[in-house]
Order: sequence, then structure tokens, then C-alpha cells
Amino acid sequence: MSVLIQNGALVLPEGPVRADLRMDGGRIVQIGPDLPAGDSQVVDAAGKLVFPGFIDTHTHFEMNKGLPNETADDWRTGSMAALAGGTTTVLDFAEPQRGCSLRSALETWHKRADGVASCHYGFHMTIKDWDSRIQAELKDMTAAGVTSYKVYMAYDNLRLSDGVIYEVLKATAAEGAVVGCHCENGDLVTAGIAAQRAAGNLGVEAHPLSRPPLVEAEAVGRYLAIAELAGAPVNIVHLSTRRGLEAVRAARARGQKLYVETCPQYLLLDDSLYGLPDFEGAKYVFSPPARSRDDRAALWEGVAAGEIDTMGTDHCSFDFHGVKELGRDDFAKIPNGLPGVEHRPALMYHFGVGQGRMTVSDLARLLAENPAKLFGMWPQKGCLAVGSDADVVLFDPARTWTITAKEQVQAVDYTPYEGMTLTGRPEAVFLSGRLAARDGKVLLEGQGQFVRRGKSQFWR
Ligand code: DUC
Ligand code: ZN
Ligand code: ZN
Repeated sequence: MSVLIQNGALVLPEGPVRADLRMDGGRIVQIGPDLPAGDSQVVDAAGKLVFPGFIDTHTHFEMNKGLPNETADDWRTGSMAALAGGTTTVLDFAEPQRGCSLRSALETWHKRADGVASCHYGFHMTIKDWDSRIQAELKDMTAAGVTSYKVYMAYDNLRLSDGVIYEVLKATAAEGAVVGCHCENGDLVTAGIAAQRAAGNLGVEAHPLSRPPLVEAEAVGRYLAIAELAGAPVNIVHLSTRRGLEAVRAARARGQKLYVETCPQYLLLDDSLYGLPDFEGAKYVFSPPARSRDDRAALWEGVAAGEIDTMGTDHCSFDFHGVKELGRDDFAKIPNGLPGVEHRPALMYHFGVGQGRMTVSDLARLLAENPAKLFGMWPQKGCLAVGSDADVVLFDPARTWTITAKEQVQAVDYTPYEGMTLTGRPEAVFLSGRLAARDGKVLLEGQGQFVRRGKSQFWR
């Protein structure tokens, strides 16, 4: 059945344009003024914005499976939460077991998501080990539609040495793939945690002190130096500091090709939260940590200046009760992560567009177009164009509502944005041309499809 969205303001790169949009067979088939209804089902979008389906390029669903610190959201609930909030595609991080092949991780992630996910999905592949066998698998990954990778400079169970990162970047660049990096200096994090413990600081307040801004900025600068040596365009995930952004600026001024992600938590939260009583600050223990107000202001400046390319969530949800509480006696044992996949589009509309920091087209660029281009999905996704997938969000810019854990779809017992009253909310979410969520509730479950991605289309 074809669907005609009438009278909406279509959010295009050049600005909102009043036009109708018809979807059929999972694709956008017609865009123009005053399209005839014919036998299409008509949706009145007067007063509403029509966005391309939002893409979250950074989720961790079903992480630490089977362990005491397993994430609260699995593929079923995580993808439902995404869809409910207007995110029609997520890119999640597949992670091989130590010493295992990339293919084994890909199979595991497919088993978890296929037939279960309610939004469309793809995978970045985490590189934890590196040898000639894994290098030989890169071509298989490309053929399987996995065209981006992740490396870590921190976390003892994940991090790679600089030399290995250099080898990974040379090999992946030859494959046309882009590598995102968690930029924190792992040795300095270890030393920072030890110093806090030695001083008897075991509470939540010690978390940001153990990994201060320079721990990120040094790693950003080092990653960019390694990338320059390797001749590889790279992505920096979850940038959180002014100093990190300065390192990015300096590299770009030298002509380096690089991309930057930040996340809502670094724009909206700050480190005063770690002082909350009753262990409440544990809800905000993620890494890199929430930063100072000055860092937050710098990131907003980066958004306004077009220096930030994408905005993922790093959705990695741990229940407060029983899971975050594993670190009651020692901040370093608090599982790192926070939920966010459900609320990113509305948060960024309210605090970005609503507060005059960006236009609706900027929002579409950060949350849909750039993610699609950087991760090989454009123009299949990320834009409202004839021939593109009919992943479309009807957004009510006037709707005022309040975020609460009680009403969220995310299967986690809190939200870091509890009680925030926002203006603007996704009203209807179309997945492949079918109404899949309305007013924050999922109507169609398990209809997400794996997105076989092509190579990155670099635009800068
Ligand atoms: N940081 C987090 O807080 N959680 C998941 C992984 C990461 O890098
Ligand atoms: Zn990370
Ligand atoms: Zn992450």
C-alpha cells in the first residue's frame, strides 16, 4: 500500500520545503507539490516537519552478554527504543572474542539481530587482535557489507598498541574502510584510577578525576598522528573536550581528512552530576566522562561551526539497581555507559534547533545525512529523495512532553534525561514505507533489515 504524506515541510539540505512525499514498495517514489492522492493512504502532515529517518552510528546492544554487567537493552528492546524515538537505522559495534575471527563476531551479531531488530541495522567491526589472518578477513567484511571498524586506545581488554593501530589503519584504508577510535590514553587512565584509589577516593566523584580532559586530548592527537602517517581518513568517536577539539582543528588546518562524532551527553550533561548524593552520580558514569561547562560550550561551538560531523549516542545501558551498583564501593567497578538511543532526536531538536543553535537542516545533516555518507549508506539512506529508502520521520515541532524512565521503551531502570521537558517530538515513524511507531510507541516489531553498506563517501 502506498502512503502519501501531504502538506509537510520536508527537511532538505537547503532548508525546509513545503511538498508532498509518496512512499511505495519500501522506497520514496515521488516528491512534489500537490501530489494527487490516487489510491495512496493519506497522512496529513500540516504543521509538521518531515525528516529522513535518523541514524545512530554508535550503539552497544546486548553487550557483555552472559556477564553480571550485561547491558539492559538487548537487540529487541534497544532497536524498539530507537524506532520509537525516530531512529530508523543503528550501527552497533560487533566485537570478536579474544583470539577469534572477525567472521565469528559477525555471525554472532547477525544471530542476535536478524529477525529481532525493529529498526534497520548495520555493524562496525571491533579490532581487538591483529595478525595476517585477521587482515585477510577485511575483504570478507567488505563483501558482507561491513565497511567500518573500531579501535580502542583505552580499556585493558580492548586496547591496541600504537604500532598495531598504525598497521590496522594502513590495511583498512587500502580497503576503503573508515576506523573510529575511542581516544583515551589507557596507561593514563590506569594511573588515574590508581591515584584516586591510593588517595582513598572510591566514590563516584573520582570517575572524572581519573580520566581528565588531557587523557582524551593526548589520545586524539596521537591517533591523528598515527592516521596521518598511515595516510588513512579516520573517525574520532564521542569527542568530549575542548582540548580534543583543538587537536582536531590543528590537524584539519594541516589538511588532514578526519571526521568527528560527539554525543548528546557531552552537550547536555556536565561533571557536577558526579556529586549527586546516594550514588546517583553512577548513572552518569560513562567514558569519556561528562565534562566541564566550558568543554560543553566548546562542543556546541564545534557543532555551530560545522566541525562535528555526526552525533551518535554510545547507547550502552546498565541498570542502576544491581548493575551500576556493582561499583558502590569502588568507582572503577561501575559499568561504564548510559542509555540514549530513544531520546537523541528529540533532545537535539529541543536543545539544538529549539534553542537557536542549529537549523532543522543541520539536524538532518548531523543525525542522518553525514552518518549515511560516512558509513556507506548514502543516498539509500540519510536523505529524502526519490529512490531512497522510505525511512521517514514525521516530527511535531510544537509537541511539549517530558522524558521519564517510566514511559520509555528502553529496558533500563533510569534515563539520564529524567524530567527534561522538551518541545518537539517524533510523531510518526515510517520504516521502509510502513508506519512502524507513533507517539513513542512501537507498532511494528522485528521488521528491521540488515544494511549491507558500501564504502564511505568522504565529503571533506
Ligand atoms: N564508553 C562507555 O561509557 N560505554 C561503552 C563503551 C565506551 O567507550
Ligand atoms: Zn568508546
Ligand atoms: Zn561506544
